[in-house]
Amino acid sequence: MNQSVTQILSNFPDIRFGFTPITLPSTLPHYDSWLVQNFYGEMDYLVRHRDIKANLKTKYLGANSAIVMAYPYVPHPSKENNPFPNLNVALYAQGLDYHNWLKKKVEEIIAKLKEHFPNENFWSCTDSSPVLERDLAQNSGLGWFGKNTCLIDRKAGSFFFICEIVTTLNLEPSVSSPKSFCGTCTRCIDSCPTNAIISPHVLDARRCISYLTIEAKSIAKAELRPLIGSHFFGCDICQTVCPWNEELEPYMLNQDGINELQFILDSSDEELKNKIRGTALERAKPLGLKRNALIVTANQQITSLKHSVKRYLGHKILRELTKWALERLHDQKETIT
Ligand code: B12
Ligand code: SF4
Ligand code: SF4
Repeated sequence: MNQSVTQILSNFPDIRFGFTPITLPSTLPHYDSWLVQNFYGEMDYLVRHRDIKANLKTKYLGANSAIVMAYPYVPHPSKENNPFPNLNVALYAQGLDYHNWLKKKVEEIIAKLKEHFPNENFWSCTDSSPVLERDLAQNSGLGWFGKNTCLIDRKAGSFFFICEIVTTLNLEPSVSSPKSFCGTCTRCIDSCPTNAIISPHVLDARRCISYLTIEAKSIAKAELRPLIGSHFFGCDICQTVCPWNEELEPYMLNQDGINELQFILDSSDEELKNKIRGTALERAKPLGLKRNALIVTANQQITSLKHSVKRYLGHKILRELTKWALERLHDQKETIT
């Protein structure tokens, strides 16, 4: 059985994969402790999904195994679709939304598996499914849990997506879990601008720039805003400093980036929606992107965009943030209203 599945997957050379039985996740106690400490912020779905994650068989009836896959996103497979190529956007998001294209790829694999195993069931999972993906991937031999919490492989680094096919097939576990190669290194913990990695393997999402610029609907607290720096959407610092990842060019804001910020601030929500359609940036919605643009403009001291920032002084949600941004742009008079 393993052999036929392996043969089908070998037609997808970009994908690393492994197999694991569906059992009680060994890292569930870490997940529970993380939830209890409220590190999830506004991501309530992580609480709602807890019981399914603990026992996948309650959702995927008759499931026995997971085929777990890792798909690299550096270089990004659809870089030409990056709507803001000059802004500081996390590497995974520099193109089309993987929830769509990766899902299609997984469904292509499922179609092939179905031809071979017509009486078995296969369910595709990519990120948003109630699955402890790093746990399954670690169990399948795809990497170890880095101190930055990311799954890391010695050859592939950590710039890869994780996705799964949960199945009724009874597959032999492929390999034993890899040991950690973090050693005494603490680069990720030391480099995080917001001290979000509060101890090895534990991330307080409420402080993480990725959360603050993508997942959070609210606006970052004033003390965290300067620490967001130039990050417009997501953050890769704890991965770019990791010795297991290839070295990448550091980000520098240029005039084209300033023009992109201006476009975001001057556009209507409809114009912005059209610009980001189908890309990973849709997740933050126009309001989230405008919020992020205000923070980056202030942090980068782009005084030439003061006029665009001032448009938001009357905005019912972004008003306070706008005042903060104008203060940072040294426009005290305008902010006292
Ligand atoms: C919520 C979420 C976030 C949150 C919280 C992240 C976090 N670290 O908890 C935020 C918004 C901050 C986030 C950010 C990012 N995310 Co995210 N995220 C998720 C999501 C939906 C759930 C993660 C979760 O349950 N977190 C709760 C913690 C407790 O669980 P965990 O991170 O999985 O950690 C496990 C292990 O570390 C282990 N563990 C915990 N404590 C300890 C302690 C010890 C000692 C040990 C050994 C193990 C251990 O147990 C945990 C449970 O299995 C998953 C998809 C999914 N369905 O799983 C993607 C996912 C984890 N994210 C992903 C990515 C790509 C990112 C970003 C890189 C995006 C970006 N550039 O901005 C950053 C990376 C930030 C970081 N350092 O983690 C990938 C990770 C791929 C990889 N190679 O690891 C995933 C798997 C999505 C995917 N399908 O590819 N994310
Ligand atoms: S993604 Fe950025 S903010 Fe979040 S833990 Fe890593 S370095 Fe810190
Ligand atoms: S930076 Fe160092 S400690 Fe952090 S994940 Fe990479 S190897 Fe591990």
